[in-house]
Amino acid sequence: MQTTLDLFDSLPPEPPRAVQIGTHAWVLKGFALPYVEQLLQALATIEAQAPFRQMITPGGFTMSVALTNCGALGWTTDRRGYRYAANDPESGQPWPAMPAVFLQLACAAAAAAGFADFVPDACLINRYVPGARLSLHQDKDEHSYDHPIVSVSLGIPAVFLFGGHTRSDKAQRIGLMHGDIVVWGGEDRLRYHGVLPLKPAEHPLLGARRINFTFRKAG
Ligand code: MD3
Ligand code: FE
Repeated sequence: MQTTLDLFDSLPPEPPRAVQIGTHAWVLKGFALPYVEQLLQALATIEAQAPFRQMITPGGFTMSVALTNCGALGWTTDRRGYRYAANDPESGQPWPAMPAVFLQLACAAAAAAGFADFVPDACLINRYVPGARLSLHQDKDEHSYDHPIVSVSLGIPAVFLFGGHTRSDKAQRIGLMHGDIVVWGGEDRLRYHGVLPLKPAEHPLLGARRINFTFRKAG
């Protein structure tokens, strides 16, 4: 007998679509799907040079999210603060170069959301396991806020919190799935945002993991 669930499993994948969540903020559903194999292949090379690690916040807490970086600048945190740096603090070596496919995808997604000529110099790569979260914050460590930010989600789903310009503003909850991209810029660039604790789940390619690539022009 074919159940409703079996039928659902056999539906074709949804075509990509753009969902506007702010004046200059868009979710591009499924936009990264054609790039997944290349992204994961490049990630394996990056990880071999600069492994994921859980960093310490200035307040002394260990982040539940593990991170690494590629590109000219990498985001780091320790007891002394948050900053971008050219070298991996673990190895002292420059962060791995940004793979061409990363640049291509980030630039294409930014263009699809109305931001021409986006050339990121930093890609922060976050890895979540079930229970990991990112509390509400603003991205303020970049040199200029004039450039958009592009965020690519792979693996198990997450609920993204998209807040306002003050911490207490009510946040929208936005489900992000494997292959979804979010692009923010303009007046939405400094909105508070975060990620709710991930629910236990398994993804066929990534297991019980979520990977997020965040592309920025930081320098
Ligand atoms: C909303 N990471 O690393 S970027 C981060 O899913 C971070 O790991 C998210 O927030 C994650 O700082 C995805 C989401 C993001 C970035 C910039 C924004 C959301 C934003 C700027 C304005 C509003
Ligand atoms: Fe952020």
